[in-house]
Amino acid sequence: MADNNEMTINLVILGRAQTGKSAAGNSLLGSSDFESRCCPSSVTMCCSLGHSCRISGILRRNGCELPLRVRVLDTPSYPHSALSKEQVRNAVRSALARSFGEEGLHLALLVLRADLPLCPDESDHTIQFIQELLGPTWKDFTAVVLTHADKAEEAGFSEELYLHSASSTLLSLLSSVQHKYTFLDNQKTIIKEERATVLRKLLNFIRQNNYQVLQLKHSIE
Ligand SMILES: Nc1nc2c(ncn2[C@@H]2O[C@H](COP(=O)(O)OP(=O)(O)OP(=O)(O)O)[C@@H](O)[C@H]2O)c(=O)[nH]1
Ligand SMILES: [Mg+2]
Repeated sequence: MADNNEMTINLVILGRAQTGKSAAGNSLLGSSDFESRCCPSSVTMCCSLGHSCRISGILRRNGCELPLRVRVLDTPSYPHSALSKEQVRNAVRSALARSFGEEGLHLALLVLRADLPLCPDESDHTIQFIQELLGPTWKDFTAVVLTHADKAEEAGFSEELYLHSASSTLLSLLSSVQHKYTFLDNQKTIIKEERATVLRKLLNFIRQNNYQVLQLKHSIE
């Protein structure tokens, strides 16, 4: 994962339709690799690995700056407006093995909208789906990304107030992933510093997990 010249992190983005998954992928890469738009049906139809980006100013080792390489796999939603659960699951499984099979996965990002309540049924389905994909240690390798943070902020929610008002379903999910979550305003991450802040958080989650990687060949059998 880390050589003398740089460190690489491998991320996959998962979640329900139109939550801002592809936009989050673009935010993390600082690119527009993934098609992202408002639509009354699911936009992303297949998995795609964005062009990996190299970002400086995030990591230091022995007093020297170490560039961070970020690799992001965008995926079709589950549930999907045109694909069955099996189709999405098989597509994501094979893309994970193809993209990160050798190095392993550092973190799955479960994208939820900060401006919508998380209800028990949808949470259960999503968790079950992630569990099927990542296996029994999914909690160690999953972080929640709350997109549309701009809308929550516009509605007057500070982070503290937001967590105070959030559904018990969301709070229980955050607790089960050891509070690995971050808010994300996908419109703001064109600002380099905003993007660096989010990447630093993700890197901390990976550090908390002792830089372990999920070996996908094993978990998908
Ligand atoms: N205001 C706001 N809009 C957002 C944010 N993130 C995404 N959007 C908008 O939400 C819509 C859907 O975004 P996508 O990135 O296509 O969402 P997706 O989850 O990849 O959608 P599917 O591929 O259809 O599942 C687009 O119009 C985005 O501009 C955000 O943080 N704030
Ligand atoms: Mg998409």
